[in-house]
Amino acid sequence: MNAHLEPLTLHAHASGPNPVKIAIALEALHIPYKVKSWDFSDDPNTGVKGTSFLKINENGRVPALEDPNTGVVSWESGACMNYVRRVYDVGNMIGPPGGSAQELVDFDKWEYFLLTTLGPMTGQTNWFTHYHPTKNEDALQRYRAQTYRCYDVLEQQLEKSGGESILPGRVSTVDFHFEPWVRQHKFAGLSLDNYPCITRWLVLMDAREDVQEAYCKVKGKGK
Ligand SMILES: N[C@@H](CCC(=O)N[C@@H](CS)C(=O)NCC(=O)O)C(=O)O
Repeated sequence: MNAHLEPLTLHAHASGPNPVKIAIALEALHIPYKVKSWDFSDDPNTGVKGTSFLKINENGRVPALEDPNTGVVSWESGACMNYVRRVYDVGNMIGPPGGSAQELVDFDKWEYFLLTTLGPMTGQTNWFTHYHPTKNEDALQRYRAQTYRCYDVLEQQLEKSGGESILPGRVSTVDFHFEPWVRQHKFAGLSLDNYPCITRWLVLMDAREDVQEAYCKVKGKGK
């Protein structure tokens, strides 16, 4: 089926963690796509806050995903990911590993935990480490502690599979959501020394062909 597909357009930024999640899913399913890279400015032609991109995503953030095969446009990485799963993961290769009511809720829980908590806390840690115009040690310590708290929760979960996958059984889009954020731990000034299962999981994720290909395409080079 994939051979007859028109390539999807993934709107991305070379260094932001959210677009690459979607690229990993597209790679895992062998869906053809092209990457359109934007900067974070309000330039009308090149920036995520400019008039061209705001027509695609009025929230001015990447990822956004355009699918010429269906005419559907999505944005927010959770919505893009779920669109890709609903339309293209017909064999459930990357969706919930189990089908019980509890397993389906577990899938949602961990996806939402990344989207609402670990991702934003890491993002704020990055902000107060690298970008905030004045030094704000209180805010930095607060977000660092919150990110480490999320690592504690993730470590406990990964112990269940010995660091193989966040949901025991197999890798799923939940792992794809977490990978780019946890990968940023050094950039955020954080250490994984106390997190052996997270460390093992990251090494295993890093070795996957879909992950490596996704980074190559989104960043325009290797990781
Ligand atoms: N909740 C959104 C976050 C999207 C987001 O913050 N994307 C970043 C790049 S990773 C961005 O576009 N930042 C531009 C800006 O902050 O102006 C998602 O999960 O897609």
